[in-house]
Amino acid sequence: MPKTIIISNRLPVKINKSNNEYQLSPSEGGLATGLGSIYKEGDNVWIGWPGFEVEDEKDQHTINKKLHELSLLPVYLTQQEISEYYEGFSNEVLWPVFHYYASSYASYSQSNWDFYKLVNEKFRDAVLKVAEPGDTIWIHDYQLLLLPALLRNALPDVSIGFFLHIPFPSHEMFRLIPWRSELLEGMLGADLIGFHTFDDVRHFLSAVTRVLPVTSSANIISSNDRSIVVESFPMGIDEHKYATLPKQKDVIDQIKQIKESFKHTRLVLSIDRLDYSKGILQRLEAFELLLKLHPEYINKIALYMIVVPSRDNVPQYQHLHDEIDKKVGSINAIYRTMDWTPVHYYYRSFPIETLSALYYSADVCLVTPMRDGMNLVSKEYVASRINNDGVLILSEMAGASKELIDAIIVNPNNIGEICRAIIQALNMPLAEQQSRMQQMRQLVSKFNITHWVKIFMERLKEVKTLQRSMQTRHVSGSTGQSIINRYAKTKKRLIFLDYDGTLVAFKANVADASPDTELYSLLDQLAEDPANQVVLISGRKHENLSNWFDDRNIYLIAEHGAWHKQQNTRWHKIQGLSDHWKLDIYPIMETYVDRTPGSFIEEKTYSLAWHYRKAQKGLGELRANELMNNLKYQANDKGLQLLPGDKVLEIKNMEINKGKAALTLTANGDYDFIMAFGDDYTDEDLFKALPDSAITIKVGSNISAAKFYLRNPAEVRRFLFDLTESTVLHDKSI
Ligand code: GDG
Repeated sequence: MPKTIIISNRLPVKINKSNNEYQLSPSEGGLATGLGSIYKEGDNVWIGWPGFEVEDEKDQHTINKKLHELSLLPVYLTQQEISEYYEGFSNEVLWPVFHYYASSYASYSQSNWDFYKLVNEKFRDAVLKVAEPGDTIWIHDYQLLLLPALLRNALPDVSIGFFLHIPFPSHEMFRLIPWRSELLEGMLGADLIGFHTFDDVRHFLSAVTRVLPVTSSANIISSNDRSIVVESFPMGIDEHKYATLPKQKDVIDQIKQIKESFKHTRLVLSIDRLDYSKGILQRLEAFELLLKLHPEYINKIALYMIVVPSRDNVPQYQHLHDEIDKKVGSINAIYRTMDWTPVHYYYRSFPIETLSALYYSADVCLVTPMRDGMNLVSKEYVASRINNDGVLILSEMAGASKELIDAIIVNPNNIGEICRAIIQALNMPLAEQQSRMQQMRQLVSKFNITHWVKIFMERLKEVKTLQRSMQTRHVSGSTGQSIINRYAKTKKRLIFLDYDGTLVAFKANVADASPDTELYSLLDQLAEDPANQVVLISGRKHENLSNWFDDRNIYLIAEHGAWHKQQNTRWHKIQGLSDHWKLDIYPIMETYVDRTPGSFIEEKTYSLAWHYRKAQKGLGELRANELMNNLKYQANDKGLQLLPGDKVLEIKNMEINKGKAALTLTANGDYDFIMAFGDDYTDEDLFKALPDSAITIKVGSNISAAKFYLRNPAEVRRFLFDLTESTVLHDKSI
C-alpha cells in the first residue's frame, strides 16, 4: 500500500525530560494540525529531528518507541551537525539571504556547507529506510533544499513535493550564495515546488533559468527530461480553532482579566519570534514617534508586545534582544505615568489560550515584518475577530499582504507611515472595521490549512499523472518498437523533418547550426532507401537550405512553405503573394534592434524575423512581447501572421504555413507511412494538417497536437538511425 511521508527539519512534537522520564507532547503548530489528517493514517509517517541532542542509545531507543506511537520517526543529529547544518548554514546563510539580509548577516563557511550536505544525506538515509516506489513524499523548508534530488536519485519514480516556508529572494540576492547551483539542483529533484506567493515563484523561475541549463515554459521547468511544476500555495491556518477558542471558558476568563487591566486603554498587539526580519525595533520606533507627535494618546494606548525567544545563542540575536530591551526601557522611562505603561513587553512564549484572549481583546494588531514568507500571526488575529471588529496593520513585505488586502498595508521601513496607520486604525469607524474584517475572515476561513494541504496534494497527483502521460507518449520502449515495426513493413514513406531544434540543437549564432557529418550520413541513409521520400521542412531561407542540402536526395521546403524544390530542379516560389507589407513593418522592427543590443532582423522572401537569442536575458522576452503587441493590429489588417518561436519573433504572409506546404505533397502520392518531426509553433500546423494515420512527433515537452514526444535532437537522430537499421534487419530476415 503506497504511503505518504512528511519530512521537515523539526518533528511536530515537544519532548521534555523530568525525573529521567521522557514526556512527549504533540506541537500545536498549524502545519502539524494541517498535516495531522495525513501522517497519522495507516503506514504514513513524519520524519524529522526531535529538537535536541540525544547521545545515549538507550535514550534514543526509548524516544523512538514513544515517537513511533505518534507516527513520528526521528533523525538524530550530533551537536556539531546541529551547529553547522542548522545554526550555521541554514540560519547564517539561507535565512539571511532569503530574507534580503545577505550583506549584514550572511557568512559563507565551507565547513557549514559540508555539514548541510551531510545532514541532508542523513535525512535521505532515514527516508530510504521506509520509502518505497509509489510513495508520496512531501519535504518542507529551507533546511532540506538538497533532499528532493538526493531522494530522486535513489527512487526515480517516487512523487516528491517540496514547499518553502520562507520567501524565495530575487535572483540578484540568490546568486550571491557560493553553492547556488547545487541548491537549485537539489530543489529540482521535486515534481512540484510550492511557495507562499507568486513573487516567490517568479524569483525562483528566474534564478533557476539563469543559473542552470534548464528551460521553462510558463511555470513548468524541464530538467533532465522531467517536467517540474512551480506554483504558489498560500498557507492557511487552523481557522476553526482560532474562531472557537474565544468561546472557551478559560479563554473567556482571560479576556475578562485583560479587559479589566486595560479598561481605559486601547490595545495594540504585536507577536513575533525574535528575529531581525520581523521589524521589531522599527515597530517600537513607530510607536515612540506616535507618542512624541501625538501626546493626546498618552494614557490612552498601550503596545502589548510578545517576543518569543529564538536562536538566542547566536550573537546577532542576542544583540537584537539587547536592543529591543533598551528601546522598550527607554520608551517606558520617558512616557510612563503613575498608572500607565506604554509598552508591555514579554520575552517568552505563552499558551495558545492566552494568545487567543489577546487576539480577541486587541483593538489593533500590528504586523510589520521587513520580510516574511507568509506570517501566520496576521491570519490568526483575523480568525479570532469573531465580532468582525478590530483593525489589522500589515507589512507589504509579508506574504499574507497579498491575500489580506483589506488590512491597512504599510511599508515597514516607513516609520511615519506605520505611525499614521496606527492613528487611522484607532479612529476607524466600526462599520469600516466590520466590512474590512468580514472580507478577511471569509478568506482566512476558506483558505485554511486543510484546504492548503488538500490542494497541494491534489496538484502533486496531477503533476505525476501529467509526467506519466508524457512518458507513455514518449517514443521509446514498446511505443518506439511499434512505430519501427510499421516503418519496416511499409513501402512508400513520406518523412517530414524540421531542422532547427529538431535535427540540431539551438546555437547562439544562427549560422553556427550547420549540419555535421553524423547528420549528413543519417539523412543519406534515410534517403537512400527507395521507399522513402525525405522532406526537410524549415523556416530557414531557401539559399541557406540550398547551401547545405542541394546535392542530396532530399525534397526541400524553405521559409515555412514559401519555397520548395526537388533534387536537381530549381526552387519554386509560391505564387500570388505580395511582400509590400515589409515596407511598413521593417522600420518598426528596426526600432527594436536599435533599442535591444544583441538583436537583429533576418529578412526572407515573405517574412521578417526578429532574433533576440544574444540579447540580455529577460530584456529580449520583454521587447518581443512589446513588439508583438505593437504589430498585432497591423498584422490582422495586412493578412500577416505573428509567430513567436525560440528567441525569435517572426511575421509572415498568412497564406504560407508548413501544413499547407505538406498537403501538396501528401495529396500527390499514395503514401502508406507518413511521419513528421518538429519542435516549435510553426510545426503545429504541419501536425494538424497531416492525415490521422500519420505519426507526428513533437521534440521537447511543450503541449502539442503531435501524438508522440522525443526529448531533444539527439533522441531524434537515434530514433531515425533505429528506423534505417530496422529495414536492413527486416530485409535480411526475409
Ligand atoms: C515561518 C515563516 C511563515 C508565536 N508566539 C507564540 C506562538 N506563536 C505562534 C504564532 C504563529 C507562529 O508562532 C509564528 O508563525 P509565523 O508565520 O508568524 O512565523 P515563523 O515562525 O517565522 O514561520 C513564516 C511560516 O513559516 C509558515 O509557513 O508564515 O513567514 O517565517 O502560529 O501563533 N504560539 C504559542 N505561544 C506563543 O507565545 N503557543
